[in-house]
Amino acid sequence: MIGLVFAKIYLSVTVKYSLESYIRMKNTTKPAKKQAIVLPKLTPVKQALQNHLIFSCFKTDRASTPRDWYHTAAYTVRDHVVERWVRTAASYNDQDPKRVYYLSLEFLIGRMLTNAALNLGIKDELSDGLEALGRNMESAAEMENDAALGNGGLGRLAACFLDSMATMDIPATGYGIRYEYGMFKQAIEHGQQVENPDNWLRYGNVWEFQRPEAAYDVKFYGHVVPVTDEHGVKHHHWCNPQHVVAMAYDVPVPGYGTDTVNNLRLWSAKATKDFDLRQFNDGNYEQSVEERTDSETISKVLYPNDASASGRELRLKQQYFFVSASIQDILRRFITTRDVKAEKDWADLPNKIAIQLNDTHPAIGVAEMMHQLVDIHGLAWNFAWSLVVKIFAYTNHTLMPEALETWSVELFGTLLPRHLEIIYEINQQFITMVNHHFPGDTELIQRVSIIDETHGRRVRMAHLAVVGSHTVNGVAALHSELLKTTLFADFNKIYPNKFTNVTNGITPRRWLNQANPQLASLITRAIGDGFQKDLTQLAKLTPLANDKDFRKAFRAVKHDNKLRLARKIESLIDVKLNPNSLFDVQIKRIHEYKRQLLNVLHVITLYNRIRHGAKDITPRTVIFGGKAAPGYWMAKLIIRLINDVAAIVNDDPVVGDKLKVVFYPNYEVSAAEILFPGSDLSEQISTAGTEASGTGNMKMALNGALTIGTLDGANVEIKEEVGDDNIFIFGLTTPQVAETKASGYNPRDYYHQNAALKEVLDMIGSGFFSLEEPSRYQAIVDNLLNNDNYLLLADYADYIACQDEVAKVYKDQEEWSRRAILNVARMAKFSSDRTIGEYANNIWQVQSLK
Ligand code: 26Q
Repeated sequence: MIGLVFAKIYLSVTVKYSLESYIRMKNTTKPAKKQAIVLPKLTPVKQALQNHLIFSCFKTDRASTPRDWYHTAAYTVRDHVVERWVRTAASYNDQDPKRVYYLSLEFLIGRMLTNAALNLGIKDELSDGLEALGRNMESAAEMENDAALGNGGLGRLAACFLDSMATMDIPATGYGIRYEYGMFKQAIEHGQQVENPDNWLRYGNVWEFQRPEAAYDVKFYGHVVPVTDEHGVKHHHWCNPQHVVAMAYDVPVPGYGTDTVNNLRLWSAKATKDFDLRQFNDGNYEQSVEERTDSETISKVLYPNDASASGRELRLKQQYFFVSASIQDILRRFITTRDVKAEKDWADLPNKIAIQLNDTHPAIGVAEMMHQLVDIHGLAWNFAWSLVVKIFAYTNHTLMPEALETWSVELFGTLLPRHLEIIYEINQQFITMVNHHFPGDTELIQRVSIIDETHGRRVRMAHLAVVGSHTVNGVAALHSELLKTTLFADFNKIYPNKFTNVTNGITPRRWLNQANPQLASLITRAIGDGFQKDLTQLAKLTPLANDKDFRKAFRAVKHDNKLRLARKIESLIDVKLNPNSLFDVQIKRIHEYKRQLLNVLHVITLYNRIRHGAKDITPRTVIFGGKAAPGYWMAKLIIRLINDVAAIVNDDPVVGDKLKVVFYPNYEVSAAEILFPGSDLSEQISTAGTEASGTGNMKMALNGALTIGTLDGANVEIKEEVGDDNIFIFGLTTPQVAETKASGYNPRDYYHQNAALKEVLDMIGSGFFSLEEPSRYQAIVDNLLNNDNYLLLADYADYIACQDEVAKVYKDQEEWSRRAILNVARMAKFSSDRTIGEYANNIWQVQSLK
């Protein structure tokens, strides 16, 4: 009886509020009429803080915790953000400009409080308000969890781009996934990486707005039924699919020194129906709940591997899930703001939208756009295709073969049966075109086909992205050149004008202003604050490199930042650092191609010199930080080796404070904000030709570190900007790497010919750093001696010589500061504002909106 009553109440609730009914409501809603927006006045900051503590946090001052004060501050700043956000949205609606949609599976935005306050120009007011109430801005900010919705460079780039697009008043939306768990938290236990879940939403998220009314149906599985209508036109019905609802969460993206606040829209997966009542009444309550959690798994967790395609069904589901919802949202916005009836109305679509694919992760968007235009909106295939290629552009971030995404045709066809058909059709027309231009070249066709027939049958996502885009770009000059000559050489013959370069950049707001307020204010005193929005103004610092007083002030800032970093490190791992030592920093994902191991070889070389009684040692602190993909055994072993070496070196009384080795645990955006300003030397030592760009290299130079690096990725352009004398370059060049490999590289030759190298490898191999388990690092030594894919041994001698030069220059603090200042002064090119300007002008054809 009670059960029946409950079921009845439940039924009415479900019918009224289920997500399905939301979707129905939404699709029949007419666009709102234009009307002037009148907003209530904002409360002064101090008053707002007092109000939010009580009315938003339900806390009295007495009972408040540091987290309450974070929330209080965040709500206060948020009010200011929302005010501008509303206006921005209204102005986009009224003016209907061309918009950019940046599709990315990752947005590594980090913390927002300080960033939002700075960009809005209310940081001082906020800080004063908190002070007046007996609280402190820094400790409030420290309570915010990082939004770690990304792995590394690619995700952080997307976040820097959002900042630049908002700052430059470009009408842009980021689309991604609201992962319930972001990048794992790294703990170091007994020297080894341990992964813990990142439950970042535990205390709620002040910066997101749930949008239950912006929900879309996303389909999976099922099968396709072709139907021919009364006019003889063939249609494709996607029958019996599973349904998942994508619900939007909006996160504001405030620009710096502008009223523009753009939107980052993140999708969360919800089951379509709260529960299946029939199953409920049949006693299958558990099963109906299980199906619910199944669908909601899609947005549960970020895949933590940044350099290898996982091949897992759930990952493909994530990709399709967010891409389908985003494209439905994009087309809904286009349709509801105009009368779209005839083909000519649709022809305007590429004048109104540009979609950027952040790597191949959202490349399924090419097929999804065809699906929506042809199957849902009834456009003719060829016309729809002509639109698609005008809309999409694709950025490649890697040449590494293991990172290139392919999906088995079988899996693809099961999960997305209609999209597989669409891809076949796209491929058919593409191959026909290629055959027309290169008649009879069947090998070429095999190589460029979207379907790889040589490794089982697989869908090549990069090929789909290239064929479906008008422009394909690499992320640094060298990388883009290599794309044209290696990975996409065939495509470059077929589409000679499709490939271009857009060198990466970083936002100076977060990476100078926010991370290094002392340096920002020193620069402001010297040249004014115009550099925040126009980094070319940093060039005005050039003459100050020769000014003794400025150098002294610059060194004082660096010293303070090193002290701050040293305090942080001591609190984390209980190692005391000598702030006068050279802070030598390598922070990035742990990967063999990035060669953290080469750095370790240098550390052990220094250690041996000290042990053997060398006198003339420049004191150094070598700091490592970064996460290894949980399944990447070798990367995890490298972390363990670093920690084992650190334990021996740091404890050896012979060493004293001449050498310290630190592994900074859980490297993330908020850690980077302390590490970059505290660095003297920036390690960018990947094997030439492997690092697409790198962006940490730019962040460190902007914060006054000198680079030691190979001629790889953006290092090449950093060298061009700062000048050969202000960077330490070593190692084989990309063509030399290729030659060395081609002519039968034997790492053992280097081992036998270099006594210092031999000593280091023998120590690692014999268990010097792992006495309790002498064979622990045998695999590392074996790998170096027998394969050495990344040519560590070939580059070792030059690296050591270059490090010796670094040590020598560092002894001359005046000379070091002079070079460091020149690095800062010459970083203009690496502002993401410059990067976004190039995308806007050359790829998107969009304008700023005032
Ligand atoms: C792919 C398939 C399945 C699961 C995960 C992935 C995956 C996820 C993330 C593959 C790659 C990534 C991230 C790549 C990345 O961060 N690349 C870096 O991009 C930066 C921005 O352009 C460059 O500066 C770096 O050189 C590049 O390594």
